[in-house]
Amino acid sequence: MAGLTDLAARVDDAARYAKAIPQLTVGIPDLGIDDAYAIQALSVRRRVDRGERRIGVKMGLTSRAKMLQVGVDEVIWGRLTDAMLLEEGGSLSHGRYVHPRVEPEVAFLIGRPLAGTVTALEAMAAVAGVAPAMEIIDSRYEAFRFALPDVIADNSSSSGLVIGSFVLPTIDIGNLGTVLSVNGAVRQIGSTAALLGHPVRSLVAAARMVAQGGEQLNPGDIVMAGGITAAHPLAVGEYVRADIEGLGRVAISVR
Ligand code: 0L1
Ligand code: MG
Repeated sequence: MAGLTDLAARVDDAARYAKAIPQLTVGIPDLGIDDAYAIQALSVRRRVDRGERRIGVKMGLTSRAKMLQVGVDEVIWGRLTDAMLLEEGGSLSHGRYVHPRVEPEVAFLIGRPLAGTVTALEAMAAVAGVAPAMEIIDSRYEAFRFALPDVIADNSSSSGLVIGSFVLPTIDIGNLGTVLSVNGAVRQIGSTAALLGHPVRSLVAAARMVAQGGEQLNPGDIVMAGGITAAHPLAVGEYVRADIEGLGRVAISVR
């Protein structure tokens, strides 16, 4: 089997140059979850070595629908860097991605260090703000097809994020109606309850999983809680907007 460093270079180059690659598990059918996270960490280290800054984490496969789609019953996580940030109300260049999709999310802003096994109450106490957000996911694998170790190694498909205005976490975010519209037409509707029953459960999982990876959530970090609806494949010319009840809206255009 190719070394983990070589595999990390493979997924990092695919993301950097927007060139799809075959799934790693095609050549390495027994690629394990721990090795997949090691590949992810090494690929993000390459980004940091190029000058990118870690700004938080994303949680993935946080809805029952997505877990069923991939055939797993555990969430996954990935690392976010400042190069993934997109201006709210701005635009993204489709050509920078392989086959980008967008999904509405809730973003947490961390106010106090958080790691390990925590209760929902402890997790919320560490939150300084919540915001409406959208994640741009982009699998670097051909045809957006992968097994679980593939997607973990590929930084859990993270590639972009658009964050709206943070508000104090004083409202109950457990069941907020969410609409994803494209060029003014509603494409997806859902509720924040799709995130493991309550988005805070995603944050609890984030605290546990980053600690397993030897890291912690730091003040100023962003945690993307996961897709509230199915992801929408992006096309040039689209104006995509997510509205989350009580939190506000966030939008981006595709050029
Ligand atoms: O953010 C997500 O839930 C996506 C995780 C990876 C699976 C995918 O790319 O659809
Ligand atoms: Mg997501």
